[in-house]
Amino acid sequence: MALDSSDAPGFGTLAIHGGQSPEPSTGAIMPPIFQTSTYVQPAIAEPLGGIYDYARVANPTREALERNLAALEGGAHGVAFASGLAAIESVLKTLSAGDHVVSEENTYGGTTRMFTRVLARLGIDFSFVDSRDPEAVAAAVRPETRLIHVETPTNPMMRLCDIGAVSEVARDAGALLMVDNTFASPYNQRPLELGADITVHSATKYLNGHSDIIGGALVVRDDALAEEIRFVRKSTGAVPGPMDAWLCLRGAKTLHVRMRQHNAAGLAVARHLEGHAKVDAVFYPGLPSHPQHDLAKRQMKGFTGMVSFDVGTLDRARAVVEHTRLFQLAESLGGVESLVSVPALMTHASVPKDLRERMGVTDGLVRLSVGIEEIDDLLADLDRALER
Ligand code: P1T
Repeated sequence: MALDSSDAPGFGTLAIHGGQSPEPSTGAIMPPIFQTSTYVQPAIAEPLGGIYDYARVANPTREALERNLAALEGGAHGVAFASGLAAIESVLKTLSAGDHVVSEENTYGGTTRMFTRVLARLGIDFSFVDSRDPEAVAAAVRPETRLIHVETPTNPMMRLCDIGAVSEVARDAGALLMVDNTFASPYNQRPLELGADITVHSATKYLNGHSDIIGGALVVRDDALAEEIRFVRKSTGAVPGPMDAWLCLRGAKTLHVRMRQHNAAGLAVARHLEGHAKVDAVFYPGLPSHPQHDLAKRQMKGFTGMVSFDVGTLDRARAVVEHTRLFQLAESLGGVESLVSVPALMTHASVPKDLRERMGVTDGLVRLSVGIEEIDDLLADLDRALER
């Protein structure tokens, strides 16, 4: 029997066993990688299991991942995608021209780019707000608002949105609330339990955790919403391949162990940087100096391995990223190895400069994805680079 959250096991037990059962023909403890595009049907339009007609529609490896992620997020349905952006896009494609979306302004740069430069052309209207203030979200709602999209913590400013408060705004507006939970991971934050309707991930990041796939996922509670999203995925096609689904499932099984270390290392790095003479500001919700630290303690179990800090100028930021040896200069995050980036020139280069700077994404902002190497080695690596 597959375990799910109704058995009330601890998170780490769910990570390993959630939605999993031995493969019926051999007892294989891991699901096989069903590397197939189609399935032989016993009779016309009578696929086995009622669903296995074509692998864009159904794949057992992908389903094993989806059941696991649903258990981790405390939802009823997981839906896996070829990327995080494809997952977000599929929700937007349940809307129609003329519908309106309220979105947090400081999302991943690629999310904002998709909203403003692709979906807006198709007639969906967007308003961008600072979702740290639930009243600002409420003020942006219109009669045509169908969706509120937030990211918490935000990329890269580590701003938080009070998910419970904004879920009430969504309910009053008759809109759905989607929370991008990529930075927190379900180990640290479970948006559905706080009132969100949809939790979305770039599975490329903490869920997979090993920097070897691009993937995305959504988890929802509502059956009809899951059916609508699966219909969009089947009709538009952004499915992950079975090998990537299998790798992501393998990664998800150690999410709790990795996140404990990411949380500990992230906090240690943030504290260390806060006391460093060469650092002007540190953005990390686990620090008491973070303006939303109380909310962080209320809605998160740990504060992740994502840390941003400002060193004042692009030249100084460049000196830091060019002199770290463990922290490697790269986009992406959430893998076991530590990464460093300059968001203004990399992940958020597509965001207009005035908006970027208003949010604090200055040219001197450095973003770390703190990995799970030994903490002392990571601190020494940062010290060496900051001395340059
Ligand atoms: O890269 P993809 O799997 O499509 O996921 C997009 C995405 C969605 N949401 C958040 C919060 C993200 O951070 C991302 C991707 N982010 C990076 C690649 C990055 O370096 O920030």
